[in-house]
Parts: sequence; structure tokens; C-alpha cells
Amino acid sequence: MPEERRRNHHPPGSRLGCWAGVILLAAIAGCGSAPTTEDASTRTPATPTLAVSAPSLPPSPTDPLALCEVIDPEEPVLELSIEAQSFAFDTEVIDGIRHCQPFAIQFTNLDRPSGSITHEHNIFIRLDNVLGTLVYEGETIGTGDIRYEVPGLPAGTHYFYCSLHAGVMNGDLLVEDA
Ligand SMILES: [Cu+2]
Repeated sequence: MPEERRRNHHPPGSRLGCWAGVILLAAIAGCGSAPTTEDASTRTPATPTLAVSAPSLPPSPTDPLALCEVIDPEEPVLELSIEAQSFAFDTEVIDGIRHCQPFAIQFTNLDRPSGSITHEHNIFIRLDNVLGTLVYEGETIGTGDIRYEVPGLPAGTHYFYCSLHAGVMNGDLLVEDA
């Protein structure tokens, strides 16, 4: 019997709560809509400013490597080799690569651990110069060697470097026109 009374007691209470909630929601919605409309109308004068600034933005950059995506699958991969020793590459210029020709770099790191400065090296490549788009990140290795397989790059003078010692390990990567 006590349980029956409890069961009877609850429904009216919760129904009342429900109605109170609906009324409250309606009140919030009613209050909320007015300022929103005002906001929209006050914001309207700002729109021309946005329209003016939009054309000054640089055009959306296209993927520089997309240019070389359609290549002859028979195109031979150019094999190159580079050594690193005493925190220097054995060349300051990589050349002989043709426009969009994929190439491979057999990279040998002859430096050995000494002190706290890392002896590990890698080869990164950026289009055009040190500030250009990063188009290749070769895996960092300690003493030993690794083969980097680089996709074709558009013709131009690009920039290669070791990301860990960029100030002293860098050079030009030349890709010829045809
Ligand atoms: Cu390095």
C-alpha cells in the first residue's frame, strides 16, 4: 500500500515539471530570438568589408606535386648517392634530374656518435628555396645508410638540407626543364 501511494504521487509532480519546462523553453526561445535578429541587422554593414578583403587573399595554393602526377610509368628512376660526414654533405649541388623524373638517393651517414650533439642526419627537400613548400622528408638515420625514394619534382632550383643541421648541411637540387 505505501508503494502504491508513492507511485500515485509522482506522475502529477513530473507532469507539472514538464509543463514548467516547456513554458521556460518558450520563454528562452522568445527572449533569444529578438537579440539574434538585431545582431543580424547590425552585422550587415560589416559585410562589404569582408567582400573587399577577400580578393586580396592569395589564390588557394594548388599541390605543386600534382603537376608531376601524370608521368610515364616507364620513366626510369634516377639513382643518386650522397654521403654525410663531419656534419657536411659531400656535395652542395644535386643535379641531373629531369622535370617530374622520380629519383632515388642512396644516403650514407658516416658520422659517429660523439658528445651531446646528434650525429644523425636526413635529407629534406623544399621547392625553390629554404622558405618553399616542404615536398620530401627523408627518414633520419644514425651511422649507416638508407635509400630515399623521391617523387618527381617540377623543373627549377630547389633546396635540400638536413633538418637537424640545416645551417651547415644544405645545397641546391636542380631539376632540368625536359
Ligand atoms: Cu644532420
